[in-house]
Amino acid sequence: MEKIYSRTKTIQEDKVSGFCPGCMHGTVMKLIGEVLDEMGLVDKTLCCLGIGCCGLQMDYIAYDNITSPHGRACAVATGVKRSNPDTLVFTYQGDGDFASIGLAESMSAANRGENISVIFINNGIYGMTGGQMAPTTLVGMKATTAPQGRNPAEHGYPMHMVEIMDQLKAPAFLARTSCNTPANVNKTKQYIKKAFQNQLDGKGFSLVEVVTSCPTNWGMDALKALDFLEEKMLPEFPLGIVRDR
Ligand SMILES: Cc1ncc(C[n+]2csc(CCOP(=O)(O)OP(=O)(O)O)c2C)c(N)n1
Ligand code: SF4
Repeated sequence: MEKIYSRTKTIQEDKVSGFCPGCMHGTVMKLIGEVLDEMGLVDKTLCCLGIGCCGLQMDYIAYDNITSPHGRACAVATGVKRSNPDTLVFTYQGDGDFASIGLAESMSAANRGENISVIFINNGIYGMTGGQMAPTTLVGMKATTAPQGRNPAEHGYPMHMVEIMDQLKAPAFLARTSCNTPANVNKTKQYIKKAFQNQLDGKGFSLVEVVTSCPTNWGMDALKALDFLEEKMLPEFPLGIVRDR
């Protein structure tokens, strides 16, 4: 029988993913691999990984990657891209990494219009370290550091990185997507491709935010997490392209 669906060459053959059931990190990892394959970029790519569950990819992907000290992926990507302009350089970061601990580096790289691509995974929580509040945690959503739920008076409101970066002049592409439906999985792939093509065309900074689920730290099974994502996360983080230059 002809095999029409399998893992891409960009994922190591002998590895089994350690992502929790229902986690979308694996989906996005696969999409990135497919895009690199289809664009013929596997051998000229460097992925700057954030720290957190997003960084677990280092054990699975079969192309060059570097672990960037927590939050600094955009700064590391800047250095690599400037010194290796022919390399496709992208960061893969969680919300704690990109929007909190590395906020200064993320904003500065976007403001300079660095010719890099950012894949930003917004699961509303710090995944790897057990569910602390992230900048994207919803109002009322429980976290280990906000056991009564996020309270704006005490913790502020969720941050919308796509819209915040839309205040800057330099970025070329700013978009938010999700992987909750097959249509959105396809759209996520298109946006990733667009971000990489922009870099090849020298257009500058591209950001693809992907709203994802973290069933483990949301305290839900995979299906309930999908419902939560659709009913609570997506109204707060609307999907679509905010800027395309
Ligand atoms: C400067 C610094 N602060 C804190 C940590 C501990 N730490 C490691 S992973 C992590 C959570 C990452 O969460 P997120 O970026 O949302 O990624 P996810 O695990 O959800 O993919 C934290 C706080 C660290 N490694 N370095
Ligand atoms: S803890 Fe959350 S982000 Fe980490 S692998 Fe599990 S579901 Fe994914």
